[in-house]
Amino acid sequence: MNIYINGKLVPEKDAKISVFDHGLLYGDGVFEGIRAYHGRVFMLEAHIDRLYRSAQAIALRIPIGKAAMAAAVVKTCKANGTRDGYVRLVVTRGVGSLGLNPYQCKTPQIIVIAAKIQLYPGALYEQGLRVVTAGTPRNHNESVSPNIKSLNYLNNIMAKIEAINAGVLEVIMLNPQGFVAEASGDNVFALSGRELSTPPVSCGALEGITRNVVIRLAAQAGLDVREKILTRYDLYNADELFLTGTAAEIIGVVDMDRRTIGNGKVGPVTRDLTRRFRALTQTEGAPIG
Ligand code: PXG
Repeated sequence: MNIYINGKLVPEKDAKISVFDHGLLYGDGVFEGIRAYHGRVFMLEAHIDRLYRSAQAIALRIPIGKAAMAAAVVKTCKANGTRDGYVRLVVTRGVGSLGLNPYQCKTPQIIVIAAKIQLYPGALYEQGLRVVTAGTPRNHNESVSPNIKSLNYLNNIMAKIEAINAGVLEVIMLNPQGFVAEASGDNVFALSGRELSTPPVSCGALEGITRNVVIRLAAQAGLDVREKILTRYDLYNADELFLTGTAAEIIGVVDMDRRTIGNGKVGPVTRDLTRRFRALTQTEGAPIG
């Protein structure tokens, strides 16, 4: 595997970052998780835009422009023969002295890894996922905005630990006010009749790129899609529940906190949206060449 670091492609064993990088020392940096399907990088521009928004929010000036960043992603995929895969794009604050001050770090490190990811076992896409509510609330909007895709994922990891300890693979996270925010690395959607709802970003959800694609596909499918403040009560009583994310794609949820959701099977709307999503991934995206 060849890794892109600061403009160069190097073998994995030579792809190294300093122990003084503030990305490691403080989780100070931003990232994107992107998928390639069928020889194309899916929604590349949207991921690059979000990366720069995350960087802007933490006052990190990325030393190259968006076009060069997109080209770096495509080039790394090409160098690794990626047709279907997962790209991790990371920008760290760079090397600095010990101490929080980010302005001492002069050169952000840009890393692109073209690899694979599987978030949940394949069989669960048929059977559906069981989830529990996390006791750990999502970060307060004004502590670390959930819209920043930062290198500090401890909030989500703490919640994920709760899932695994409870014998399931995913959690629903609430915001500090008790409204539904998202899962540990996915957005959440609830169907009630023909109404499909997902929490507004202001409720502590990352503005997921898959979320935005699904909103578009659902509208095309004739569903009444809306951003709506949701409580656990709304999720327990949904006809269908599903999660969306680049890594997760679309996965049905059939049990939450030991309440059976709908009829306990992945529902027809979830299946229809999955089909539409799969179709889109086969034709859309920046060609790897
Ligand atoms: N919420 C959070 C907190 C996320 O981290 C999503 C929602 C879904 O957003 P997208 O834009 O992907 O639809 C994410 C994305 C990983 C991994 O390596 C995590 C994500 C995406 C890709 C890989 O675990 N999370």
